[in-house]
Amino acid sequence: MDAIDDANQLRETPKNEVISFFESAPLLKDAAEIEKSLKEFVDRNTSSSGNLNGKANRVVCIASGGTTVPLEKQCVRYIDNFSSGHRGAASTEYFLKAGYSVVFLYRRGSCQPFCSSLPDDPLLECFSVADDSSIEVAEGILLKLPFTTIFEYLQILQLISVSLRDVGPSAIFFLAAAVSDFYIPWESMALHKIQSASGPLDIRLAQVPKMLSVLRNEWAPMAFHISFKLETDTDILLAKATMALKKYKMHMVIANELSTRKEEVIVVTEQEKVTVRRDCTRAGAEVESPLVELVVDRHSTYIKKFDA
Ligand code: PAZ
Repeated sequence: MDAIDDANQLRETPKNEVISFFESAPLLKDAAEIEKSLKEFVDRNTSSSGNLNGKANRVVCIASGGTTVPLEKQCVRYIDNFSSGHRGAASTEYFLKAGYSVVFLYRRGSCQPFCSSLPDDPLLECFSVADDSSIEVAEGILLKLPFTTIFEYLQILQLISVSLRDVGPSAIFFLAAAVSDFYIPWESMALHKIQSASGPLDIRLAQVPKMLSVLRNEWAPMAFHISFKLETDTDILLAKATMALKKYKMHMVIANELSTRKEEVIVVTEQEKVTVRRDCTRAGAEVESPLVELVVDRHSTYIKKFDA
Protein backbone atom coordinates (compact mmCIF):
# COMPACT_ATOMS: atom_id res chain seq x y z
CA MET A 1 0.00 0.00 0.00
CA ASP A 2 2.98 2.30 0.17
CA ALA A 3 3.54 3.10 -3.47
CA ILE A 4 3.91 6.85 -3.56
CA ASP A 5 5.37 8.00 -6.85
CA ASP A 6 7.74 10.92 -7.04
CA ALA A 7 5.40 13.18 -8.98
CA ASN A 8 2.78 12.83 -6.27
CA GLN A 9 5.38 13.47 -3.58
CA LEU A 10 5.83 16.94 -4.97
CA ARG A 11 2.12 17.65 -5.36
CA GLU A 12 0.43 19.78 -2.66
CA THR A 13 -2.59 18.18 -0.94
CA PRO A 14 -5.61 19.86 -2.57
CA LYS A 15 -8.10 21.14 0.04
CA ASN A 16 -11.10 19.68 -1.79
CA GLU A 17 -9.57 16.16 -1.58
CA VAL A 18 -9.28 16.49 2.18
CA ILE A 19 -12.78 17.90 2.56
CA SER A 20 -14.32 15.22 0.39
CA PHE A 21 -12.43 12.46 2.25
CA PHE A 22 -13.93 13.56 5.58
CA GLU A 23 -17.38 14.37 4.18
CA SER A 24 -17.75 10.98 2.56
CA ALA A 25 -16.20 8.96 5.42
CA PRO A 26 -18.62 6.91 7.56
CA LEU A 27 -19.51 8.75 10.75
CA LEU A 28 -17.06 8.03 13.55
CA LYS A 29 -18.80 6.07 16.30
CA ASP A 30 -18.14 7.47 19.79
CA ALA A 31 -16.77 10.78 18.44
CA ALA A 32 -18.36 12.72 21.32
CA GLU A 33 -16.97 10.30 23.89
CA ILE A 34 -13.48 10.47 22.35
CA GLU A 35 -13.57 14.28 22.38
CA LYS A 36 -14.65 14.23 26.03
CA SER A 37 -11.87 11.87 27.10
CA LEU A 38 -9.33 13.90 25.16
CA LYS A 39 -10.44 17.13 26.79
CA GLU A 40 -10.28 15.62 30.28
CA PHE A 41 -6.90 14.06 29.51
CA VAL A 42 -5.38 17.30 28.21
CA ASP A 43 -6.81 19.36 31.11
CA ARG A 44 -5.44 16.85 33.62
CA ASN A 45 -1.96 16.75 32.10
CA THR A 46 -1.38 20.37 31.17
CA SER A 47 -2.17 22.21 34.40
CA SER A 48 0.13 24.99 35.62
CA SER A 49 1.80 22.49 37.97
CA GLY A 50 2.76 20.21 35.06
CA ASN A 51 1.39 16.84 34.03
CA LEU A 52 0.73 13.91 36.30
CA ASN A 53 3.88 12.23 35.04
CA GLY A 54 6.33 14.94 36.05
CA LYS A 55 7.40 16.55 32.77
CA ALA A 56 5.84 19.99 32.49
CA ASN A 57 2.91 19.74 30.10
CA ARG A 58 4.58 17.47 27.59
CA VAL A 59 2.18 15.26 25.66
CA VAL A 60 2.93 12.86 22.82
CA CYS A 61 0.45 11.38 20.39
CA ILE A 62 1.79 8.01 19.25
CA ALA A 63 0.14 6.44 16.20
CA SER A 64 0.73 2.70 16.04
CA GLY A 65 -0.18 -0.30 13.87
CA GLY A 66 -1.64 -0.42 10.38
CA THR A 67 -4.90 0.95 9.00
CA THR A 68 -7.26 -1.29 7.02
CA VAL A 69 -9.09 -0.47 3.80
CA PRO A 70 -12.55 -2.06 3.74
CA LEU A 71 -13.78 -3.48 0.44
CA GLU A 72 -17.43 -3.62 1.49
CA LYS A 73 -19.55 -1.33 3.69
CA GLN A 74 -20.77 -4.35 5.60
CA CYS A 75 -17.18 -5.40 5.75
CA VAL A 76 -16.22 -9.01 5.16
CA ARG A 77 -12.94 -8.35 3.37
CA TYR A 78 -10.33 -5.65 3.69
CA ILE A 79 -6.80 -4.76 2.60
CA ASP A 80 -4.31 -4.73 5.45
CA ASN A 81 -0.58 -4.28 6.00
CA PHE A 82 2.24 -5.87 7.97
CA SER A 83 2.59 -3.47 10.91
CA SER A 84 2.52 -5.21 14.30
CA GLY A 85 2.37 -2.03 16.39
CA HIS A 86 5.53 -3.02 18.27
CA ARG A 87 7.29 0.28 17.52
CA GLY A 88 4.39 2.35 18.85
CA ALA A 89 3.82 0.20 21.93
CA ALA A 90 7.50 0.12 22.94
CA SER A 91 7.90 3.86 22.29
CA THR A 92 4.89 4.55 24.51
CA GLU A 93 6.69 2.87 27.41
CA TYR A 94 9.84 4.98 26.90
CA PHE A 95 7.92 8.25 26.57
CA LEU A 96 6.01 7.48 29.77
CA LYS A 97 9.31 6.75 31.52
CA ALA A 98 10.65 10.08 30.19
CA GLY A 99 7.79 11.89 31.92
CA TYR A 100 5.44 12.50 29.00
CA SER A 101 1.74 11.81 29.02
CA VAL A 102 0.74 9.71 26.00
CA VAL A 103 -2.24 9.53 23.68
CA PHE A 104 -1.83 6.06 22.16
CA LEU A 105 -3.73 5.83 18.86
CA TYR A 106 -3.49 2.15 18.04
CA ARG A 107 -4.85 -0.49 15.71
CA ARG A 108 -7.27 -2.85 17.47
CA GLY A 109 -5.51 -6.17 18.11
CA SER A 110 -1.98 -4.76 17.72
CA CYS A 111 0.85 -4.73 20.32
CA GLN A 112 0.19 -2.89 23.55
CA PRO A 113 2.54 -1.02 25.90
CA PHE A 114 3.92 -3.06 28.80
CA CYS A 115 2.97 -6.29 27.03
CA SER A 116 4.17 -5.39 23.54
CA SER A 117 5.08 -8.94 22.68
CA LEU A 118 1.51 -10.03 23.35
CA PRO A 119 -1.57 -9.25 21.26
CA ASP A 120 -4.25 -6.85 22.47
CA ASP A 121 -6.55 -9.47 23.92
CA PRO A 122 -9.27 -8.47 26.42
CA LEU A 123 -8.81 -11.82 28.13
CA LEU A 124 -5.11 -11.08 28.75
CA GLU A 125 -5.99 -7.71 30.25
CA CYS A 126 -8.00 -9.53 32.94
CA PHE A 127 -4.79 -11.20 34.09
CA SER A 128 -2.34 -8.32 33.83
CA VAL A 129 -1.14 -6.56 36.94
CA ALA A 130 0.75 -3.51 35.71
CA ASP A 131 -0.86 -3.24 32.29
CA ASP A 132 -1.69 -0.16 30.28
CA SER A 133 -5.29 0.14 31.47
CA SER A 134 -4.20 0.22 35.12
CA ILE A 135 -1.90 3.14 34.28
CA GLU A 136 -4.70 4.97 32.57
CA VAL A 137 -7.04 4.49 35.49
CA ALA A 138 -4.55 4.91 38.30
CA GLU A 139 -2.45 7.75 37.00
CA GLY A 140 -4.28 9.26 34.04
CA ILE A 141 -1.14 9.60 31.92
CA LEU A 142 -2.00 7.16 29.13
CA LEU A 143 -5.06 7.51 26.96
CA LYS A 144 -5.63 4.63 24.54
CA LEU A 145 -7.78 5.22 21.46
CA PRO A 146 -8.31 2.29 19.06
CA PHE A 147 -8.91 2.37 15.30
CA THR A 148 -9.27 -0.23 12.58
CA THR A 149 -9.97 1.47 9.25
CA ILE A 150 -8.25 4.34 7.48
CA PHE A 151 -11.49 6.33 7.99
CA GLU A 152 -11.39 5.89 11.78
CA TYR A 153 -7.65 6.56 11.97
CA LEU A 154 -7.76 9.91 10.19
CA GLN A 155 -10.89 11.10 11.95
CA ILE A 156 -9.48 10.31 15.40
CA LEU A 157 -6.10 11.85 14.48
CA GLN A 158 -7.93 15.05 13.60
CA LEU A 159 -9.77 15.05 16.96
CA ILE A 160 -6.48 14.49 18.80
CA SER A 161 -4.67 17.25 16.95
CA VAL A 162 -7.42 19.76 17.61
CA SER A 163 -7.48 18.86 21.30
CA LEU A 164 -3.67 19.18 21.56
CA ARG A 165 -3.55 22.52 19.76
CA ASP A 166 -3.29 24.55 22.98
CA VAL A 167 -0.43 22.39 24.19
CA GLY A 168 1.58 24.14 21.45
CA PRO A 169 5.27 23.20 21.13
CA SER A 170 5.06 20.86 24.14
CA ALA A 171 3.10 18.37 22.02
CA ILE A 172 4.73 15.74 19.81
CA PHE A 173 3.13 13.78 16.99
CA PHE A 174 5.05 10.50 16.67
CA LEU A 175 3.43 8.89 13.66
CA ALA A 176 4.69 5.31 13.55
CA ALA A 177 1.46 3.86 12.13
CA ALA A 178 1.54 2.31 8.66
CA VAL A 179 -1.20 4.29 6.97
CA SER A 180 -2.84 3.10 3.75
CA ASP A 181 -2.00 5.20 0.70
CA PHE A 182 -4.99 3.95 -1.28
CA TYR A 183 -8.62 3.33 -0.39
CA ILE A 184 -12.11 2.83 -1.76
CA PRO A 185 -14.20 5.96 -1.17
CA TRP A 186 -17.27 5.14 0.93
CA GLU A 187 -19.72 6.22 -1.77
CA SER A 188 -18.26 3.84 -4.36
CA MET A 189 -17.93 0.86 -1.99
CA ALA A 190 -20.13 -2.23 -2.37
CA LEU A 191 -22.74 -2.49 0.38
CA HIS A 192 -22.81 -6.28 0.64
CA LYS A 193 -20.20 -9.02 0.46
CA ILE A 194 -18.65 -9.05 -3.02
CA GLN A 195 -19.77 -12.18 -4.87
CA SER A 196 -17.20 -14.48 -6.44
CA ALA A 197 -19.79 -15.77 -8.94
CA SER A 198 -19.36 -12.49 -10.86
CA GLY A 199 -15.84 -13.54 -11.94
CA PRO A 200 -12.48 -11.85 -11.34
CA LEU A 201 -12.50 -8.75 -9.20
CA ASP A 202 -11.40 -5.38 -10.60
CA ILE A 203 -11.00 -2.74 -7.92
CA ARG A 204 -10.02 0.86 -8.47
CA LEU A 205 -8.41 2.44 -5.43
CA ALA A 206 -8.38 6.20 -4.92
CA GLN A 207 -5.40 7.90 -3.33
CA VAL A 208 -5.75 8.82 0.34
CA PRO A 209 -5.11 12.59 0.60
CA LYS A 210 -1.73 13.30 2.22
CA MET A 211 -2.92 14.38 5.66
CA LEU A 212 0.60 14.98 7.01
CA SER A 213 0.70 18.44 5.49
CA VAL A 214 -2.78 19.24 6.81
CA LEU A 215 -1.81 18.05 10.29
CA ARG A 216 1.43 20.02 10.20
CA ASN A 217 0.08 23.26 8.73
CA GLU A 218 -3.49 23.46 9.96
CA TRP A 219 -4.46 21.05 12.71
CA ALA A 220 -1.44 21.38 15.01
CA PRO A 221 0.98 23.96 13.57
CA MET A 222 3.00 24.50 16.79
CA ALA A 223 3.64 20.87 17.68
CA PHE A 224 6.84 18.91 17.09
CA HIS A 225 6.11 16.57 14.16
CA ILE A 226 7.78 13.22 13.56
CA SER A 227 6.81 10.91 10.73
CA PHE A 228 8.23 7.54 9.72
CA LYS A 229 9.36 6.31 6.33
CA LEU A 230 9.53 2.61 5.64
CA GLU A 231 11.09 1.13 2.50
CA THR A 232 12.27 -2.30 1.45
CA ASP A 233 14.85 -0.86 -0.96
CA THR A 234 17.68 0.72 1.07
CA ASP A 235 18.89 2.62 -2.00
CA ILE A 236 15.87 4.92 -1.96
CA LEU A 237 15.18 5.07 1.78
CA LEU A 238 17.15 8.20 2.69
CA ALA A 239 16.10 10.10 -0.42
CA LYS A 240 12.44 9.37 0.35
CA ALA A 241 12.85 10.37 4.01
CA THR A 242 14.55 13.64 3.04
CA MET A 243 11.81 14.37 0.53
CA ALA A 244 9.12 13.78 3.17
CA LEU A 245 10.99 16.04 5.63
CA LYS A 246 10.89 18.91 3.14
CA LYS A 247 7.50 18.36 1.58
CA TYR A 248 5.59 17.96 4.84
CA LYS A 249 7.86 20.31 6.84
CA MET A 250 8.39 17.58 9.43
CA HIS A 251 10.81 18.25 12.28
CA MET A 252 12.08 14.69 12.01
CA VAL A 253 11.58 11.77 9.67
CA ILE A 254 12.58 8.38 11.01
CA ALA A 255 13.73 6.14 8.19
CA ASN A 256 13.66 2.37 8.56
CA GLU A 257 14.02 -0.68 6.39
CA LEU A 258 11.57 -3.55 6.72
CA SER A 259 13.98 -6.35 7.64
CA THR A 260 16.21 -4.32 9.99
CA ARG A 261 13.59 -2.06 11.59
CA LYS A 262 14.01 -3.63 15.03
CA GLU A 263 17.81 -3.20 14.90
CA GLU A 264 18.31 0.34 13.61
CA VAL A 265 16.62 3.47 12.32
CA ILE A 266 18.01 6.65 10.80
CA VAL A 267 16.77 9.92 12.22
CA VAL A 268 16.67 12.56 9.50
CA THR A 269 16.34 16.25 10.38
CA GLU A 270 17.31 19.44 8.54
CA GLN A 271 20.60 19.51 10.45
CA GLU A 272 21.62 15.87 10.76
CA LYS A 273 21.23 12.22 9.91
CA VAL A 274 21.76 10.04 12.97
CA THR A 275 21.79 6.25 12.95
CA VAL A 276 20.23 4.88 16.12
CA ARG A 277 20.94 1.25 16.97
CA ARG A 278 19.66 -1.24 19.48
CA ASP A 279 22.25 -2.04 22.15
CA CYS A 280 23.06 -5.64 21.14
CA THR A 281 25.15 -6.16 24.28
CA ARG A 282 22.04 -6.01 26.49
CA ALA A 283 19.51 -8.82 26.30
CA GLY A 284 16.05 -7.51 25.46
CA ALA A 285 17.31 -4.01 24.56
CA GLU A 286 15.11 -2.25 22.02
CA VAL A 287 15.98 0.39 19.44
CA GLU A 288 13.04 2.47 20.72
CA SER A 289 14.97 3.21 23.95
CA PRO A 290 17.81 5.30 22.39
CA LEU A 291 15.38 6.57 19.75
CA VAL A 292 12.98 8.09 22.27
CA GLU A 293 15.95 9.47 24.24
CA LEU A 294 17.11 11.33 21.12
CA VAL A 295 13.60 12.56 20.32
CA VAL A 296 13.15 13.91 23.86
CA ASP A 297 16.48 15.75 23.58
CA ARG A 298 15.56 17.37 20.23
CA HIS A 299 12.08 18.18 21.49
CA SER A 300 13.59 19.98 24.51
CA THR A 301 15.70 22.09 22.15
CA TYR A 302 12.59 22.85 20.08
CA ILE A 303 10.61 23.97 23.15
CA LYS A 304 13.46 26.25 24.30
CA LYS A 305 13.18 28.26 21.09
CA PHE A 306 9.69 29.29 22.14
CA ASP A 307 10.82 30.21 25.69
CA ALA A 308 13.47 32.60 24.38
O1 PAZ B 1 4.58 -1.74 13.75
P1 PAZ B 1 5.92 -2.38 13.58
O2 PAZ B 1 6.76 -2.29 14.83
O3 PAZ B 1 5.80 -3.79 13.07
O4 PAZ B 1 6.68 -1.59 12.41
C1 PAZ B 1 6.95 -0.20 12.58
C2 PAZ B 1 6.81 0.53 11.25
C3 PAZ B 1 7.79 -0.08 10.26
C4 PAZ B 1 5.38 0.40 10.73
C5 PAZ B 1 7.17 2.03 11.50
O5 PAZ B 1 8.47 2.14 11.97
C6 PAZ B 1 7.03 2.84 10.20
O6 PAZ B 1 7.94 2.97 9.43
N1 PAZ B 1 5.86 3.42 9.95
C7 PAZ B 1 5.56 4.15 8.72
C8 PAZ B 1 5.31 3.17 7.60
C9 PAZ B 1 5.15 3.83 6.24
O7 PAZ B 1 6.12 4.35 5.65
O8 PAZ B 1 4.02 3.79 5.77
